[in-house]
Amino acid sequence: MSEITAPKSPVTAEQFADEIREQLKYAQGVTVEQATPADVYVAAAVAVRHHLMDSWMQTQHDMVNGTTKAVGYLSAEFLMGKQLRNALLNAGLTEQYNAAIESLGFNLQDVVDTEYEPGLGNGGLGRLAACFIDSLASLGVPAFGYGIQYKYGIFKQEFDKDGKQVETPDYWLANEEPWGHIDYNRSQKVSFGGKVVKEGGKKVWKPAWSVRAVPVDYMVPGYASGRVNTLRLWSAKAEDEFDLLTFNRSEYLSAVKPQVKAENISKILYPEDSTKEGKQLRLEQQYFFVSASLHDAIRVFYPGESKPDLTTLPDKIVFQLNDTHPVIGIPELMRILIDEYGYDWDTAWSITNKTFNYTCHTLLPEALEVWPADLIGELLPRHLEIIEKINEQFEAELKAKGVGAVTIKDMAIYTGDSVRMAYLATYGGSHVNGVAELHSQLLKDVTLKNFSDVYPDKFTNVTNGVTPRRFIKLANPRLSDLITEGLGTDKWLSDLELLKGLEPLAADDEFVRKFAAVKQANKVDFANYAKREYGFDLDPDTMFNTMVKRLHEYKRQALKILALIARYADIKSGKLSADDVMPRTVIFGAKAAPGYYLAKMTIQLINNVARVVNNDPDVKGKLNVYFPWNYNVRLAQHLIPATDLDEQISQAGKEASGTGNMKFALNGAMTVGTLDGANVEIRERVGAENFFLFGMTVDEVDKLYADGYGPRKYYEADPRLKAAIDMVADGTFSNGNKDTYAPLVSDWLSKDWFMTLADFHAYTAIQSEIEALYAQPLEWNRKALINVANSGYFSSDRSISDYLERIWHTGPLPALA
Ligand code: 9GP
Repeated sequence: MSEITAPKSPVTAEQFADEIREQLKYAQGVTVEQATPADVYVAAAVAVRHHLMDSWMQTQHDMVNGTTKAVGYLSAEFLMGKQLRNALLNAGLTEQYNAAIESLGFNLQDVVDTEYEPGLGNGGLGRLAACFIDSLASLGVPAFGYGIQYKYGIFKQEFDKDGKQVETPDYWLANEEPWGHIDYNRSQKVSFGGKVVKEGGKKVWKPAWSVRAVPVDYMVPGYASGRVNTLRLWSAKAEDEFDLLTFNRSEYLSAVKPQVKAENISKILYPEDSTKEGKQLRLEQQYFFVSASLHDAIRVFYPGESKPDLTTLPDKIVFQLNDTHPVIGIPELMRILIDEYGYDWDTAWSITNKTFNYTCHTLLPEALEVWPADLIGELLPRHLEIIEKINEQFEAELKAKGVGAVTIKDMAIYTGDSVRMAYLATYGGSHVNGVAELHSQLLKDVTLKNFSDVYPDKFTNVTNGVTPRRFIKLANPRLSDLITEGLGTDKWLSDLELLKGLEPLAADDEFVRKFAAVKQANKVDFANYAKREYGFDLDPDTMFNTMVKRLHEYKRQALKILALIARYADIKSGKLSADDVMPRTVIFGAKAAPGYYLAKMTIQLINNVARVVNNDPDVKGKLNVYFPWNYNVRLAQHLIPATDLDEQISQAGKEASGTGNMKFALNGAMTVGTLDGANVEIRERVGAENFFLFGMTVDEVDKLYADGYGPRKYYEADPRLKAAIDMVADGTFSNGNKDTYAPLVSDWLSKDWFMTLADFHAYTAIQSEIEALYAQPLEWNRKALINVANSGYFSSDRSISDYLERIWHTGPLPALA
C-alpha cells in the first residue's frame, strides 16, 4: 500500500465544479446544460467519494498494519438518512460544494432534494447505529459497520381516506445510488441447510445450498478527523444465477428459483415472521450478514494468510452485537475456528468470548429473540450442535459456581426446543450493556438478573447519544450559528460538553431573545415545509407540540390522543373558555408494524381526531392536530428544530433509552415525560425545574401490577377521561360508527397493559404548568436554553468514548501526519 498518499489538500470550488463536469460528461454522458438536479447530485456525490478515497485507504492501511484494535459493529439496521450534506460537512467540503453548484447554474437545495433517503432501519436502534459509526470515524477509531443492504427498506407509510395506515414498498435502489460501491471481488460464500457428518473423527457440515454475499461499501467520513471508515452492507446474490437446462425446457420460473431464493435474503428489512417461512427468512438474514462479516474480518486482518494465527483476532477487532439479531455470530465464530481453522474447543471459546460483546436495547420480553431449535437445526445444523455444547459447558460452569438446579434451568440457553439468543449473547461475550442508566439497572435487576448475579462484572451501562453533526449542525443551522456565537467557537461540534458554556447566557435576556427568534424562524420554516410536502396549514404562532416515534402501546400515543380529545371536549362544552386556551399545534409522526393491530388502529384514531378537530370552527385557532405520514430521518431533521414541547410519555420501565428525547433537548425543546429510559438522565442534567415530569415510577407501576390493575376504575373516577373515551366509543371520530374503535376502547377499559388510564390524570394535570410557562416566552426560552446547555452529555461521541473505555478497550488510530 506504499502508493497511498496523505489525504488530499482541500479542493477549491473551481476544481470541485470541474470534477462534477467531468463526472457528468465521462460517466453519466450529459453536459452541464443537459443535466438535471438529480444528475448533478450523482456527480457531486461521486466527486465527494473521490475526495474521501485517499483518507479511506489510509485509514484501512493504518488499521490493518498498526496495533490499534478495530471495532466491528454488527447491526441488522443502519438508518443512515441522506448522505450528501453529511459527507460534505464531515469532509469539510460544504463551502466548495455550494460555490461549485452555484457556478454550474444549479440551486443547492434542488440538488440536495433529489437524494433519496435509504430506510434501512425501523427507528431508534438503526439510527443509533448510524450515529455510532459517525462518531467512531469522528473520533478516529478504526471501525466497520456490518449489516445488510436491503433492497426494500422500511415500508413507505401512506394514509387511506379513512385514516388507516397503508404500507407500500420502498424501492430505494430504483434511484441512482452513488454512495455504495459494489465489490464483487470480495464476496463471501454463505451456506445453509444440509447435515453434519463424521469424517475422520471430525464433524463436517455438508450444507445443502449456498448464496454469495456481495459487499456494498459506504464510506463513513469522520468529522474533522481525516479518517474515513467503512459501512459494509451485504447484498445476497445467487451462486448460480439460473439453471440453463431448466430454462431451455421453457420452465422459465423454475429456472430462476435459485436466484429468487438467494436474493430474498437481502430483499426486505424485517420480513413478517408470524409464519415459519418468515421466521426462517429472518434467521437466514441474520446468519447471512454475520457469517459474511466474520469471514470478511479474517480476510481483512490476515491478508493472504492461509493459516492465520486467529488467537490474535481479539487484538485486531472487537465485535459489538447490536441487540440479538447478530447473536448467531457466536456459534458461527466457534464453527469457523474449529471446522475451518482446526482450533480446539477451548481455544475457540476463549477467542470467541473475548471477541464479542452484546448491547441489549429492550425491556420487552418479546423483543428478546428466541429461535425454535428445529428451525436452527434445519437451517444451521452444525450451529445447533455447537449451541448445545455451549449450553452444556454453561450448565457445568453454573453448577461449579454453586448455582441451584432450578436457576440453571431458568438460565438455559438451549431449552431443548428453543434457543434464547439474549442468554447466548450474555454468556458468549465479554460484556453486556444496557443503553441508559435505568435500563441497565433493570437488566441487572429483572431481565437478566440470574446472569448478573453470577457474572456481575460482565454488566455495564452505556447511555445512548446522538451525533451533533447531523442533528444540530445540519438540522438546525440557525441554532448552530447562535451556539457558535455564544461560545465563541465551533469546537462544540466535536466536544459537545462545551455547550455548558451557554448556561450563563440563559441569564442574558438579549441572548435568550435571539434563541427564541431561532425557534420561531424554524417554526416558520417547518410550516412552509409542511405546506409544501403535506398540504398542511400550520400556524407558527401556536405552540408546536410533537410526538414522534414508532407507534407502540408502551410509548403511549394513546395517552396523548386521549388528553387531546379531553381538551377538545372541554373547549366544545365551554368548560374551558376559548379565550383561556393556549393555542397548540399537535404533531404526530409514527409508523406501526404492519401486523400490529392496535397500533394501526391508534394511527387511524389520531388521523380522525385530526380530521374532526381541524374542521371544527369551535376550536379554530386553538387546537390543531397534524399527522405527517412516513416519518423518517428527513422529516425528523425538519421537525425537531421547530418543536417547542416534546412528548416522552412511555410507561416507566418500558423505554430502554430513547434518542429522540436527546435530539429534542439539544434543539431547545422542553420535554414532558415520565421517569423512563434516558429521560431520567436528561432531567438530572437539565435540572428538575426545567423538565415537565409526571406519572408513575417503575416501583409504582410494579406495585400496581402486583395489586391487580383495573383500568375501569380510573375511567369511572375521572369525568374528563370518561368523556374522552366515550367520544371514541360513540363514533365522534368515526362518522357515527361505534364499531370502528371498539377493540381499542375495550382494550383500554379491560386491559390497558401499559396503564395509560392510570397516568391520565397526572398527564393532564401537568398541562397547566406547561401552559403557564409557555405564556411567558422569555422564561420558557430561558429554560429551553438551559436544556441545550446541559445536554452535551448526550453526544454519541461520549457514548463511543464510554464503549471504548468500558467495553472495547481500544482507541483512535495515531494522528495523521
Ligand atoms: O426501544 C429502544 C429505544 O428505547 C432505544 O433508544 C433504541 C436504541 O438503543 O433501541 C430501541 N430498541 C429496539 O428498537 C429493539 O430492541
